[in-house]
Amino acid sequence: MFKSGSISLLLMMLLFGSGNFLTMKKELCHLGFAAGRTNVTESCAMPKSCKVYGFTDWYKAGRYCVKYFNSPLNFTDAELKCRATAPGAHLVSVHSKKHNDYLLCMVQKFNPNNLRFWLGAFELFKSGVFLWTDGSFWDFQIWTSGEPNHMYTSTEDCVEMNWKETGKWNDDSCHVKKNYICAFKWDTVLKPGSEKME
Ligand SMILES: *[C@@H]1O[C@H](CO)[C@@H](O)[C@H](O)[C@H]1NC(C)=O
Ligand SMILES: *[C@@H]1O[C@H](CO)[C@@H](O)[C@H](O)[C@H]1NC(C)=O
Ligand SMILES: [Ca+2]
Repeated sequence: MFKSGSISLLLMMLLFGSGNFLTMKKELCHLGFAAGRTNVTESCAMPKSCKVYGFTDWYKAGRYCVKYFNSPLNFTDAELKCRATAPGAHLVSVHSKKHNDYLLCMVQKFNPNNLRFWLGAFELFKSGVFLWTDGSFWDFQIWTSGEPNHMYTSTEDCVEMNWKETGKWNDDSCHVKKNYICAFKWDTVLKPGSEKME
């Protein structure tokens, strides 16, 4: 059973992280990625650099800067690495097919021979409920057929992309080391008067 304290904390996380996804979806539409095509490699444009001072090796994705890390860590270490790497960063959350395709494009570009990577999703205590580590709403999912296959157990509590079906998700053991993508909101990092985004 859950303690009511931890439920409140989760609710706070959810409320806190919820604001910006409609805007993000709209902006992602303008990124120039042809979504929904079968051959993603062919339809992927190179992502644009994130114009935040000190983070120009990150890429722009709507209101987010995202970066692919090609150095496998287990899920918790990957999330901690994200938090330590940029202000307000977490493992990436996904809220639309377009955003999902965008992340797939990045991985196809940077590491075509190993597409599997951690997303920021995990199952809450055998509940069958999935959450994002950035506290945003669970409003989109795109599972591999037959997945998630370990709900209500603690065997596979963390979510990866590109295991058996490209662009689809799978629950896997949180202990496994995988590459990962971090994300932070660039408007929380920009200070007044600093470099402006286009
Ligand atoms: C997808 O397009 C790329 C680039 O044009 C090409 O190299 C690759 O063979 C294509 N893959 C498939 C499955 O058609
Ligand atoms: C991840 O690895 C760290 C050691 O680097 C370990 O302390 C931690 O328990 C591991 N977490 C999982 C979920 O395997
Ligand atoms: Ca699974």
